[in-house]
Amino acid sequence: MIPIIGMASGLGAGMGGCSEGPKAIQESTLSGVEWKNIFHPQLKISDKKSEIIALNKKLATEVYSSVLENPFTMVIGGDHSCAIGTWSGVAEALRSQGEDLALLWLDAHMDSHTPETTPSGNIHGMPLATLLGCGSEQLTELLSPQPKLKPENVFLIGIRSYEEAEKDFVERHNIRVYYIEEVHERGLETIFTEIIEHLEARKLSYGLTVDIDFFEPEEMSATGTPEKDGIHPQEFLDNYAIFERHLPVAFEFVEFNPSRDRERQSLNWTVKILERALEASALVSKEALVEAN
Ligand SMILES: [Mn+2]
Repeated sequence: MIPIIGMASGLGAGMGGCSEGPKAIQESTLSGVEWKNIFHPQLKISDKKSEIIALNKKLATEVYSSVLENPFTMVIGGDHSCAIGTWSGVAEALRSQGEDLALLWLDAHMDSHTPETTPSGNIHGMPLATLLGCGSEQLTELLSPQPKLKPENVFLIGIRSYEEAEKDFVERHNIRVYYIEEVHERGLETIFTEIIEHLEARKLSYGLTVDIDFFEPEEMSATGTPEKDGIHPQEFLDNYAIFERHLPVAFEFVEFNPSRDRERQSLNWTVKILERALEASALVSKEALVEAN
């Protein structure tokens, strides 16, 4: 059984329906997982930001223990602000073992606003900058004061909608951005292989954070922020085997808003994607068991 943790919050998004994501996935046919916890916002909240901070603290603590105890952990959002909790937990668990975290960020957007540049104020537009140490201290310093990611260990993939301030941010930090044009031109196979070979050579642990808006909205309509010209979910499934050469320590899937689904099409794709990630990592769990015995 692989541990799975839910964040049933849409407080960081403009449209809150993705808070129903974990429940929809829990009630789906997905098997082989053990639901550890699903975090919910309190019924009465005085202010969104403090609630997002409190929720991410809980998530970071839960993910931290899970990563120390298990070879693979899965997290289901919620809006993408939960990436702050998830990857703070993963990064600190790895740091305690003297390791750095690399992160593949699959998204239509850069999620690289800071409180100074955000036009909407929505925290789901800021998680990457936060993890790099830029943003409100209460969110950049979860579990420890250090930044959780180094820019050279971040790979943004599928980008096709962003504000100038975010582009400035990622360029200033020298982050490798695979814009959608490059992804379509070179194909996911080439890009995933290039990144995984690089991480393998550096013996770097990594995770995947997948925003549902990375995918083509004709196939995945269940998003509050559809951006056309995305990746077909089948292309992602067909290339997941590349991650089996060097498996991720954690996998996060976010922004699934069931109220925007069309006849469960997005749910069906989502379940296939999660099953594929679980299948790959069940292999390593077995190997770890054999080694332990
Ligand atoms: Mn996102």
